[in-house]
Amino acid sequence: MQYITAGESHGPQLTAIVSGVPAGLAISEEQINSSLARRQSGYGRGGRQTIERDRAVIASGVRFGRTMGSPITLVVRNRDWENWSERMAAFGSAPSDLVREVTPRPGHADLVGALKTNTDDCRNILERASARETAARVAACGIAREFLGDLGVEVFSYVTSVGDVALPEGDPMAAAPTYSPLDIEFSEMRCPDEGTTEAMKAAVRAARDAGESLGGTFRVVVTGLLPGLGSYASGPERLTSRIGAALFSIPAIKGVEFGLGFEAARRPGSRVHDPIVLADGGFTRSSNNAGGLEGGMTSGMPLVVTAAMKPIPTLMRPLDTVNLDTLEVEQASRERSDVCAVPAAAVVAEGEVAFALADAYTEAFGCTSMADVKASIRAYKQRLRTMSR
Ligand code: EPS
Repeated sequence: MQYITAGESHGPQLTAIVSGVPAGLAISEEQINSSLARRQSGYGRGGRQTIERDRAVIASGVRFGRTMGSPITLVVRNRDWENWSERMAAFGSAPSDLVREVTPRPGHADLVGALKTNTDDCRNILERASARETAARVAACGIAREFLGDLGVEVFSYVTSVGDVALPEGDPMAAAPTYSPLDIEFSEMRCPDEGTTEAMKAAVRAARDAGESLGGTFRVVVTGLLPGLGSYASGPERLTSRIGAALFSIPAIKGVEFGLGFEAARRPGSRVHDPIVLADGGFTRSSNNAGGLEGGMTSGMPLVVTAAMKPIPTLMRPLDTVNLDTLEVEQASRERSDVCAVPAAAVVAEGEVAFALADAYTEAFGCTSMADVKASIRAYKQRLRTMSR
């Protein structure tokens, strides 16, 4: 399963094309649109989210609510396009009052993108580098979520820290699968603890008042996975590298930890590895420090992966930069932006992880029709049962 996106932040629309989806998968517009709405939400987001009402229109590949096995096109309209149609026109000449972006923001793609592509207007870069693109990803990944949902696999996420405010957790690996999805969805920070949510919101308010931005960490949890997805056989096939790459593909993601993550490097082996036991007629683990991956494959335990997001580069009290026209030191450009988008990034990450897993499922069990995928999974489960008897 693969997807590609196209579209600029202030162009007419974002487009995603998803290929490799089995025929016969039921698709719910509500599910995809609720993920899009969750991506737009969160305390600390900027003015753009009051303009947009992201909804995905399916333009190919689905008929009467079911996939046909052909590429699926999803379109998310940019309502802000109305305000940008002259400045972002595909043809004609630039309006006489066009202000080029010549003061690149440290931490954004502005400068390096302009140097790389030989442009004197960083807008050509930032329009595509903007995290607005993640709306198209969430739409595309909604297809993968439907696929996993049909196979009994659930994906959710929660925010574990914003700036220096952290969710207090005893054993995060044990706690991760037990948080209540409702507590997470009702929190404006996607944090399952009410007190921590309030402290995170206060940190966002303080950052806003100081002209600052804030990053943080979040966790994605996946339950109901079969063991053996991915492969130990070669580097690019390892699910660890595939999920890692998927998460690092999200703008602003600077770190990814599986299970105990860096903490595992501090402990002796006996306090890291998860004892193998037989339970309910199958092999399982009595703990989940590995976060559901062993040898580059799913172990059958919940997948638990934590990622770190840097603060958004657009600052209302900007850092110094160099003006591309004058080569003088100036303050970096100030654009409408978010103070904190960690809850939104968590929703994007749910989708990315779901997509990597859906791809691993179709690799193992086929991608022609849902009936064949399910028959293949039944046979695999049956064989696993015979191996633990
Ligand atoms: C975003 C839309 C953007 C930004 C933000 C994410 O809208 P605009 O630039 O029109 O305000 O709010 O983009 C960034 C944080 C970034 O660094 O580019 C969105 O829809 O998620």
